[in-house]
Amino acid sequence: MKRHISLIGAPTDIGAGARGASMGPEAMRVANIQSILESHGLEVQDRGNLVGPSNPWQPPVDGYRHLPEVTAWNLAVHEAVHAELDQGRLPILLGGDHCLGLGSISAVARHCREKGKKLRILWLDAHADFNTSQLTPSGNIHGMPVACLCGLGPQQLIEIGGQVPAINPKWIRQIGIRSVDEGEKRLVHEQDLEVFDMRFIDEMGMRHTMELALATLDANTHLHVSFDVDFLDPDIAPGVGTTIPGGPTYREAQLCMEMIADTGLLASLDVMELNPALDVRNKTAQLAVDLIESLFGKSTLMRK
Ligand code: 4U7
Ligand code: MN
Ligand code: MN
Ligand code: MN
Repeated sequence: MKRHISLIGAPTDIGAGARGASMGPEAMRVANIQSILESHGLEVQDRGNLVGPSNPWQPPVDGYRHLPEVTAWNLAVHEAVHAELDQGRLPILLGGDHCLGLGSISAVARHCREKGKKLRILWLDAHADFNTSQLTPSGNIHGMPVACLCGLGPQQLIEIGGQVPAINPKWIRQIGIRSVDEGEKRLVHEQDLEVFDMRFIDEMGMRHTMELALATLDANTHLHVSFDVDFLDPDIAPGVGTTIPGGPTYREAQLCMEMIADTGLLASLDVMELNPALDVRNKTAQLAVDLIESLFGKSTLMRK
C-alpha cells in the first residue's frame, strides 16, 4: 500500500529554554526530507508552516512560561494533525519544541477514538517530559507535554483533545530516558509510566528493549512516534537545546527505527527539538532525516 505523508512545519520555540527550535522545520527541508522520502516510493506533500504567536521570551508566570502562546500553537497543531489523519494521511510534525507533542498526540488520540483504534505512543527522548507547574525547575512547557496528555496540567492545555485525559499513561513507552527531575521522577512512578531508560538499554540492549516496547501492538494499533532529537547521543546530534550525554549511538538509533518500521504500524510522527542555531553544518538535521528513512523502511539490503 502506497503511503501518503504530509509534512507540517511548526516553527516555534515557545515552550523551550533556548531559542532556535523555531528553525527546525526549515533545516529538515534543507536536509531534503521530502525528496528523500519520495525516493523510497512514498507520496509526500509539504503543507508548509503553521502560524502562531511569536516568542515574547518572558519569565514563567505561576510555573508556566508563555502559557497563552503555547496554547495557541498547540491548538493549531492539533487541528492540522487531525485534518491529515482524517484524510487518511500520515502526518509528520516538524518541530518546533516538544510542547507541541501535546497538540499532535491529542489529535492522534481523538482520531483513534473516532476510528476505534488502539493507540501506542513511543516517546523517544532523553527526558520524560512529565513535569507539572508544581514540579518544574524551569517553567518551560516542553518539559510537560506527557503530563498534560495524561490530564495533569492547566485546563486550557489538557482539554485540547476534547477529552480529559487525552490518553491513558499505559499507552506510552518511553525510550532513551536519562534526565528526569526529582519531583518528576516521583510522578513517573506514581503514574506507572513504562520507561526504558538508558540503564535498561545498556543492560538489555536496544533489540530486547524494542521487542518489549512493541510487544502489545496488533493489527488494529495506531503507532505514534514522538522523536525528540535529544534522544540521540550529543556526539552525533549536537543540534538540540538540551544535550544529555550517554544517549543511543548511531547503530542503536538505527536499530530502534528499523524495528519500528518492521511493525508496519507507524501512522504518525513528531520530529522535535531540532535546533539549527546549535547545529554543525546541519548534520543533526541530516542525521534525523537518515533515521526517518529507516523508520519508513529503508534497510541495508532488500527484505521480503
Ligand atoms: B524536552 C527539564 F529541568 N526537565 O523540565 C525541564 F531538565 O522536550 C528539561 O525533552 C525538559 O527537550 C526538556 O525544564 C524538554 C529540565
Ligand atoms: Mn476525525
Ligand atoms: Mn522532549
Ligand atoms: Mn528531550
